[in-house]
Amino acid sequence: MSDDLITVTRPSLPDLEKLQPLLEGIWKSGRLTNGGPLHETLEAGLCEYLGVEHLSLFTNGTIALVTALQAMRVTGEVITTPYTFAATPHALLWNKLKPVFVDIEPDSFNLDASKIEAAITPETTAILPVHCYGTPANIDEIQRIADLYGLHVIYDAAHAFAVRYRGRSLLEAGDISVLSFHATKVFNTFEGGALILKDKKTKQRVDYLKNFGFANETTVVAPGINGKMNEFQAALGLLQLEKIDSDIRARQSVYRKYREELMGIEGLQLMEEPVDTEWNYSYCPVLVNERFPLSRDDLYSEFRKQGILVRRYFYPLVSDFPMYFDPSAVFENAADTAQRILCLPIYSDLNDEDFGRIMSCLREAANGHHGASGSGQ
Ligand code: T4K
Repeated sequence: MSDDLITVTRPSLPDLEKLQPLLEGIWKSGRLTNGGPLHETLEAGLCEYLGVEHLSLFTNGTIALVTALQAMRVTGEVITTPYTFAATPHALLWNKLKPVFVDIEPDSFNLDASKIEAAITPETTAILPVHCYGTPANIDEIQRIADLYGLHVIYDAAHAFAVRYRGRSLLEAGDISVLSFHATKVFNTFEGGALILKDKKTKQRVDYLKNFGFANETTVVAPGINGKMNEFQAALGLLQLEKIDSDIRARQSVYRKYREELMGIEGLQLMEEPVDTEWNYSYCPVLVNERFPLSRDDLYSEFRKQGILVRRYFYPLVSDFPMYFDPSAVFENAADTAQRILCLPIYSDLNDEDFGRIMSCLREAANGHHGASGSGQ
């Protein structure tokens, strides 16, 4: 990737010198995967860091999500959000479940809990909300509804690594939370993910499921998958964990710089930091509204012309993908947000020079000095 390009995120990488001895250890032991020593150390380290009791590592977040649904024996229909990444509803289809989409709240971009009950049918067995951009979903109301109707709650917490809400880990909410450690995430193992589980028994079941269902050498208890995290990924995770707090602090400072700068620009609305929350600043979502001289797509094109690869997370809505599309379904807030959202670059080592380039592109667009035409992807 060219040095001149500014991407929406840039992975925080561990110190190569620190990686070397860990790799030598792997080479020496010959233990490459399937519950190796680094895997076990990372599970324990993450439990401690995140303040949770039971965690199972995965090769990526999507397989973790597929396995979470299988572990809870979810059947029939699942209520979820149309404003998310493809992996959320795809995990339902992989389990032969039907996604039932419910609109989002316009400010939090999360599932609107007040609309969930109307979508429940006799086939509904679970709710799959997303903590979008790491902002806590309405966990109290969602749990109240789940308890009332006897539903499972599985949180897609792919964006919510390390987020704490009202003094506790957000990952404790619901029956299971799903994390992603993809390269684009706050905490990455190149590819990776994890499930946060309520008890030892569920962790045991999940550990079987991610290893083809093997309970021991000869007993297979379920049609599990290969979801195991390998030792190389675990080594990366252990090193990331050492610097995760400073990475999040650096992201916070970038976010706050954006906040200061954007206050002076009419027509751009940066997402408010959520209340009672220790946030992770995983994304920098901005709504482009009518008072801005350019449409969202023209602003997007303008950025790209200048080598700044902003992204439209999440556009199009997953409910508009051909495998989910229902012409009679309308998700007003989600549709409106998908048309106006733009995620600006945010990562821990975003330097002043690049930040300056991003802001001057925005200011020029705001002042009408631009040459954008049409809308690109
Ligand atoms: N649930 C939710 C709500 C999610 O958002 C996601 C993933 C999942 C579940 C599934 O978790 P995983 O199975 O992925 O663990 C990205 C990521 O691939 C995806 O992990 C993420 N959400 C989604 C929101 O964003 P793309 O297709 O936009 O990513 P990509 O590869 O185009 O990368 C975006 C930019 O990041 C690039 O322009 C440059 C930069 N980048 C990317 C990579 C891969 C780098 O600088 N280095 C890299 O190695 O989906």
